[in-house]
Amino acid sequence: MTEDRSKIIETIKNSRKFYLISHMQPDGDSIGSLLAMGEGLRSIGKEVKTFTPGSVPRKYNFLEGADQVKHDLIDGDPTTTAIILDSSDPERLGLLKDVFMQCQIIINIDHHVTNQLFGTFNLVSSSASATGEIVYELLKDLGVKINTTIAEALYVAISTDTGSFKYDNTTPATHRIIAELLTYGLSPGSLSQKMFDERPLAFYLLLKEAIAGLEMYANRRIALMTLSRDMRKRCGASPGDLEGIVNYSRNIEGVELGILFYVENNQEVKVGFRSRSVDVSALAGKLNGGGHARAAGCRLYDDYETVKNKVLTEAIKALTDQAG
Ligand SMILES: [Mn+2]
Repeated sequence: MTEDRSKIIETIKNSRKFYLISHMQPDGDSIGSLLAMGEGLRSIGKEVKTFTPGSVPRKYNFLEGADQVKHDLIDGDPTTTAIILDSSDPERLGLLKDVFMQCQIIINIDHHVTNQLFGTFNLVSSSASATGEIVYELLKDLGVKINTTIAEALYVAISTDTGSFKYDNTTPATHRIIAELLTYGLSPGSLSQKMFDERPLAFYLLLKEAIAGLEMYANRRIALMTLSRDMRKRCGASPGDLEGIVNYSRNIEGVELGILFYVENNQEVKVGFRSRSVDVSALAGKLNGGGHARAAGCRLYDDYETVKNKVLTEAIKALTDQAG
């Protein structure tokens, strides 16, 4: 855990203008943390612009402030304080990396174990289930009064990264924060329907393809699925529709490690890992990727067969090491 908490509070109090950003292909934690932080800072009189590389995924558009998130910044003002949310490293900022990293003061708020501590000040706690938890504590320390907008954004952040409070990263602190957020009139039923249950038809068509290509290895302890950009296009699915598919491989009874290959083209493959007990953050780390202990990923620049062999070799090794 790295905490420049008091310096961050002082810096925020003394700054007037802020650029806030989520990571690329943002998940609920990244967008929720971004919007909550934005609303919180505005409520104490700060001038805030919110950014995401790319765009806000459709399913988070209902959140207040989502329509104001920009995806480009032509003339960055380096005297503005940058706050980077839920990003383990600056590469995750895509085309906005340079303009954000040029800011004189960079505040890095995250919960990934693999965070590179690239900020001027870092507030990184891997024991937090979500960046949203860290943002909640920070807003409290800044004297921000939680309102419905902030509560809803933080609820989305925390419920996303805890898989709707099903993952082992869910702690008593998580539930205490959520209990307070619920006092602001949120509707957990309709929020979880929007975030977890409802998916476009294209998602299910893509899932059908993924399951059709299911392969089992290591005495059925590894389940592997493969999708390609072509399949995705054929199903009418967006890149965001890939989210969650990898979980189906891990959820098969007896499977320890679920892997999803997403073939971008014949020299680039994105790999997602989900596990029951193997540390996939370490596994992904060996393949130049990163993430969390039970959910991680990497991107390899080679053809599918080469990538598959390499990943399977490392995955089987990770299973064996664990058993030993
Ligand atoms: Mn997160």
